[in-house]
Amino acid sequence: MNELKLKEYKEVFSMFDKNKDGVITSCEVGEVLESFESNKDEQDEELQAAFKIFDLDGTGRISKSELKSALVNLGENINDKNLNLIIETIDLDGDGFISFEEFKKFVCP
Ligand SMILES: [Ca+2]
Ligand SMILES: [Ca+2]
Repeated sequence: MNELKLKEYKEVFSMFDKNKDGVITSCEVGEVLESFESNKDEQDEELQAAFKIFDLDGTGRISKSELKSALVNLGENINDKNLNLIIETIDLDGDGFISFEEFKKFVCP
């Protein structure tokens, strides 16, 4: 993890984390997207960019270990129990991975 990458993570995270409570809520993401006055395609691009930050190996889906590394890089101290909870919440089809569709539904249901 180089510094540039780390800076990128933090920027994206703080961009979404409007009230700086360290948690990104779906409505915060919506507000950010609205503030860009973007159309649906652009919203998709923004989401893709956010998704790619988590999808470290570029497979198009986020694994548990990728989510963990991303959160650790953001300075989140996450234990396995909470990590599993997050995955269970987002992983709608239960395959253990977060797909872009699932990610999208999570941030803007
Ligand atoms: Ca991946
Ligand atoms: Ca899934």
